[in-house]
Amino acid sequence: MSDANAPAGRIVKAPESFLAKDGIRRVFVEGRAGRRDFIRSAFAAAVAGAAVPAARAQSNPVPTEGGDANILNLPAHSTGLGQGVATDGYGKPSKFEVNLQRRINPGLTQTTQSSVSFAPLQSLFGIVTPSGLHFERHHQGWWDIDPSKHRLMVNGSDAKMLKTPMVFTMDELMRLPAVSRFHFIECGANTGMEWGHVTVPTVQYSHGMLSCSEFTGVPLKVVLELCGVDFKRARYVLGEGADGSSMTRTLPMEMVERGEVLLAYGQNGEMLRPENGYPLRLVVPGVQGVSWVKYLRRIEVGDKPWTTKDEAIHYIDLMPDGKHRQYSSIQECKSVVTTPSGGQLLLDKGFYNISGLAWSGRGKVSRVDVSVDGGRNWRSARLESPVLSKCLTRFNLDWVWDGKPALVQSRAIDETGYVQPAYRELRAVRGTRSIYHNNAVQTWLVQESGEVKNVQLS
Ligand SMILES: Nc1nc2c(c(=O)[nH]1)N[C@H]1C(S)=C(S)[C@@H](COP(=O)(O)O)O[C@H]1N2
Ligand SMILES: [Mo]
Repeated sequence: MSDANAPAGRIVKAPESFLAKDGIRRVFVEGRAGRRDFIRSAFAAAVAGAAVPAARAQSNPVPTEGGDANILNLPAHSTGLGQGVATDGYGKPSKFEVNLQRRINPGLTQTTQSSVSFAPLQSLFGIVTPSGLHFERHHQGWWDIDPSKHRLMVNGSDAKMLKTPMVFTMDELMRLPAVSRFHFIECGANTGMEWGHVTVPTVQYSHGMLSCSEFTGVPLKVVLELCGVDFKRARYVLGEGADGSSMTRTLPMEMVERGEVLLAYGQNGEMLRPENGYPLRLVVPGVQGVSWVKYLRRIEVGDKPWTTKDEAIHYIDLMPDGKHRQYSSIQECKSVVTTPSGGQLLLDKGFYNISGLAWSGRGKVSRVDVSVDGGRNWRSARLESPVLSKCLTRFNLDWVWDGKPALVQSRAIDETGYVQPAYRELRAVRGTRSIYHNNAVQTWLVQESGEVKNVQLS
C-alpha cells in the first residue's frame, strides 16, 4: 500500500509568500533574538492584517455540510467572457502569485547594488528556475545594456597564444553554431552564513543563491578556434565583465577544451535577463557563480592564472590553520529538502511528499538519501527525470508524519562516488570561519507544533 493512502497532511508551504517586507524583517529580528515560534506569530499577524489575499485564495476549505459554494454558485469565469488574446504581449504570473518573489535578507548588505537576492526554492517545482525568480548577485548593480552596442573582445596575453585577436558584435556571435544546455548556477557563498551556526529561518535564505536554467550560446572553444588559439601555450582564460565591478576570473583551459564553457545569450528560451548578464555571460558548468561573468566584454588567453581581485582576496577559503585556499571553484555535491523546510507549517499528521533538490559540480547526482531521524536511518529518494550533469535534480520521497518531532535531512551522492558531508565532517576540515563552499547536510526540525525550524546537529 502506498503511503499516499495515509490521511492527508496539510502544509503551509511558503512563509515568505504571505509576509510583507515588515513581516520578513520581524522574522529575522526575532529569529536572531532566539525567540520561539517567531514565524508562526509573524505569519498570524500578516494573515490578520488582511494584506494577503493570495494566502486566503489558496486555503479556501471545502465545507463539511451544506454543499460547496465554490461549486454551487457559478463563478463569473464560468458565465462571462474572458480576456482576449495578447492582452499582455508578454504574459505575467497570476495575480494570486504576487508574493512569490526573490527576496533580500534585511541587514545582510549596506546597499542593494552590491548585494544578493535569493530564489524562493520552497515554492518552485521541478528543476528550472523561472527567469524572473533567478537569484541575483551584483557587485556594482545591474544594467540593461544595448545589445547593438555590446562588444566581445578576444585577445591573447601575447601574440603567440592567439593568432588573430578579434572583436565580435552580438549578431556575429549569434550566427555561430549554438548549443542549449540545462545547468545550475550556485554562488560560492550559498549557505555561507551558516558556517558557525544557524542564522537564517528558511531555505530561501539558506540555499537560495542557487538557480537552474536552460542556457543557449556558443561554446567558447569555437570562438577561440576562430581566433587561432594555440591550446599548447594558452592554458588559461580570463573573462571580464563590462559593469563597474569589472568582474574578472581565471578559468583553466581544460574546461574550455571540453566544450562546456559557453558564451551564453539565451536563458530559458529567450535572451538573458538584464539582471543575469544581458546580452552575454559566461556559463561555466559546475563552477561557482562568480566565474559566470555577466555583461561579458573580454576574453583573454594566457599561460598562467591572473590572480585578480575576485580570486585573490574574494572567493577563497579560509582554512582552520589561517591559510587561504584559492581556486577551489567546483561546487561539490550538495542537496537540500525544500518541503518540509524552515518556516513551513505542518497542520496535521499524515502523508507528505518530501521534496528537494540535489546537484553536483562534478557530474550527475547518482543517489539521494533522506532521513527523518537526524541521520540514524536513511531511505533512498526517487530521482525525477531528467537527471542531467551539473544540473539540479529533483527528488521526492513519501513520508507519513506521526506528529512527533522529526529531523529531516537529505544527503546526495554524485557519480564520482563523493558523498555530501555532515557539518561535523566538513568542519573537521574547513573549521567554522569560512564563507564559501558550504555543502553540508541541512537539517530541518519538524516540531510537534508543526512549525519547521532550521537547526544544526553537532
Ligand atoms: N559582471 C559581473 N559578473 C558577475 C557578477 C558581477 O557582479 N558582475 N557577480 C558574479 C557572482 S559572485 C555570481 S554568484 C553570479 C550571479 O549570477 P546571477 O546574478 O545571474 O544569479 O554572477 C557572477 N558574475
Ligand atoms: Mo557569487
